[in-house]
Amino acid sequence: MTTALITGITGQDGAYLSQLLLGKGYRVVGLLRRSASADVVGERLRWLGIIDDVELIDGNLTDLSSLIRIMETVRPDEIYNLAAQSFVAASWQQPLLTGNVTGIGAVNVLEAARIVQSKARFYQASSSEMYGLIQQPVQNENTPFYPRSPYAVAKLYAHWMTVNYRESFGMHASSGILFNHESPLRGIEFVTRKVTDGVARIKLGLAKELPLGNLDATRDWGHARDYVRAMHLMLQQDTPDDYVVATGRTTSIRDLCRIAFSYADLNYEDHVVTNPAFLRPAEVEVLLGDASKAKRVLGWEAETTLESMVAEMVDADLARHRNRATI
Ligand code: NDP
Ligand code: GDR
Repeated sequence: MTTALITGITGQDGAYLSQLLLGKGYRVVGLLRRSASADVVGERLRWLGIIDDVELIDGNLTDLSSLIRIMETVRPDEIYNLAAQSFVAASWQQPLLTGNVTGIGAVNVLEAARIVQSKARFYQASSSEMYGLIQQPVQNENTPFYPRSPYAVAKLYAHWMTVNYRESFGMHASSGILFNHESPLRGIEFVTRKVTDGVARIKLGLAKELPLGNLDATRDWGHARDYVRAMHLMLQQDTPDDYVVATGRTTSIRDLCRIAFSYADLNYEDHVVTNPAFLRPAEVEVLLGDASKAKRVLGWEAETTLESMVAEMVDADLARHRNRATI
């Protein structure tokens, strides 16, 4: 039986990746950071009905000795490093923590793997945010990076350390440069989920307005369920490498609102207001990915349209508010 260790198992991608790997017969072990609110931890795994099928083990990305202990105990065949302080806006408020977790934390995992389990295959969750102030209209694996937030700078460090461990130590370390991907399990602070939750509240008469920041930024949005397939495929290749994972379509926040509100028979112009509190010190205005390498080498393609994903998210948020669920 193949054993996978997932850091960030309680996040959006960790939950979908666990579901995928369990379906393939893997033993799935997740790193869990200690919380005083243990009763609500694992809500996403519970939502997918797999909380009892995964093993959770205490540790923290900032604590190398905990990672070494986990590698010794679990002896993973595949390691997926998904844990991060992943909210770009928060990274200006907590730049050092973001650097410690999102940047150095990834190197802690690489080090623990190198010391204890160097034959394990390693996946790093890199990000399209590394392109930041885009240097080419469509971004692929050869596009120069220009990070625009403490989060993106930390991710870039982790990305190059992954490449460096591959080249220095011959580790099977791959990096997925994933563009934005969403789902009903997306954190409420990210714009897609904030919009679908807002639509549900307004539709049910629980709110009238939805305050947002920059409506003109555009993103290449896919579905998390599709994107975790790409992560797994990268670790099944004989040779480790880096891959862009994207849909090849970019949509503005304004058009996202149009799609989500009209799905619930609402007009976004009647409800969306702009609030400067949600603007960022430096913005990533446009992202558009070219995933042709992933298609050619991995046979991977996005399968879910933005419209069907938004419909799934609005339906899930309507159900949550009707049931007074917590996430
Ligand atoms: P989430 O924010 O949903 O999940 C982050 C996970 O990291 C959570 O499980 C969280 O645990 C965990 N975590 C945070 N800090 C620590 C720590 N110090 N020690 C251990 N675990 C920690 O992110 P996503 O699932 O959306 O994304 C997964 C990864 O992919 C992240 O690295 C993200 O930066 C990256 N990424 C995401 C993209 C996206 O569009 N979703 C696109 C490109 C990259 P807890 O539940 O306790 O908070
Ligand atoms: P992003 O996602 O920063 O791309 O990072 P987010 O959904 O937070 O922002 C996308 C765009 O929407 C604009 N925006 C708003 N964003 C939020 N959160 N809230 C608002 O009210 C709002 N109004 C407008 C933002 O300015 C931005 O342009 C995500 C994370 O998952 C990262 O971890 C990951 O690496 C990247 O995607 C790829």
